[in-house]
Amino acid sequence: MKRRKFIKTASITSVGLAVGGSLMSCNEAISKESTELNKVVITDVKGLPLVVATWHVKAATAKAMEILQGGGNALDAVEQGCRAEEANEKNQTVAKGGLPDRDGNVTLDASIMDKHGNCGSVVYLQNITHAVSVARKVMEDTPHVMLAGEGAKQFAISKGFEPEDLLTEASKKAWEKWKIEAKYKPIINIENHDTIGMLAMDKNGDISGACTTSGLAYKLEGRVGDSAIIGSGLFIDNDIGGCVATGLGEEVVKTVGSFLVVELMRQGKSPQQACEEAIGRIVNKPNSNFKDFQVGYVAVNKKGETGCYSIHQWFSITKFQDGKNEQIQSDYFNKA
Ligand code: SD4
Repeated sequence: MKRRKFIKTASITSVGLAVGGSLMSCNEAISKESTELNKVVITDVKGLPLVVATWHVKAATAKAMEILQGGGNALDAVEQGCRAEEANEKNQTVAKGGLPDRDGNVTLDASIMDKHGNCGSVVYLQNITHAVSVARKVMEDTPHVMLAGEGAKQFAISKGFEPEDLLTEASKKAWEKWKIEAKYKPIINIENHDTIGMLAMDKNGDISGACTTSGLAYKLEGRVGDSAIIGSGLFIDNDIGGCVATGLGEEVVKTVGSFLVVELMRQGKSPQQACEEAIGRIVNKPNSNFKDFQVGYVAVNKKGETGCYSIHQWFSITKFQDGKNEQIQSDYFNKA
């Protein structure tokens, strides 16, 4: 899509409605009107709407883009996009089909955040596939931000979610094989990839994000990672941009990674520079054992620019922008 002017102003919706017509002509009208009112910051925005996600999840980004192209908002897009991957039982790091903890329980973490900075999350959720939608219900239907474990499950059931067994035959077999040696070692890019973190920017330029995962394979029972911790696995500031993380959650939490990336963008860094600096915070720690684990970030800013970076090779993102739904290999730190 061509470059066009995007207007950041509180009056965008109301003026847009008053003017009517297509979004493009709305924005142009708002531009003139709002500039006269001297209330606006005009930024060059490219390629709206856009969706970007961790790993190779083209079906998920396509679902999100379908919503955005139909005039849907970024929040619905990230929820529906993540649901598409949650429904994919072959993905062994998300929802049903996810690899279990060392005791054979599939436990899920998920979060969602909207353009107003509202957020909701669930941790250690069992027996409910669409964890991201439960997170959204926490955000919208409760005064809380996070629900855990049995409470999260009972809340989901009260909202009409059907409980089911999330351990598939394939994941059970993999767990049984793992139990022969039962060594816990996060393996870079192999058993722990495909957690989905997704960011979307809708035609109005508003940003939302979501993240959903079964967490690290063969973790200790009760372990919670970064994906449902707002600021770590996900952060959105609709004035600045958004970020999602993947990889070893413990390392993301220690640097509050996604919040850090957004704050670096606030200070003027591009999404690419911000992701690189946030990875730098992890690998440059004294005694960092970064050779043993992967972390990757993907970020978007208010101009519709995206960036991604990881510690090791083979992190990839899926980006749907300007009519192209493509997998992109991320640049990475450890080139030694
Ligand atoms: C976690 N960050 O639970 C998640 C796992 C992940 O790609 O993202 N894997 O630590």
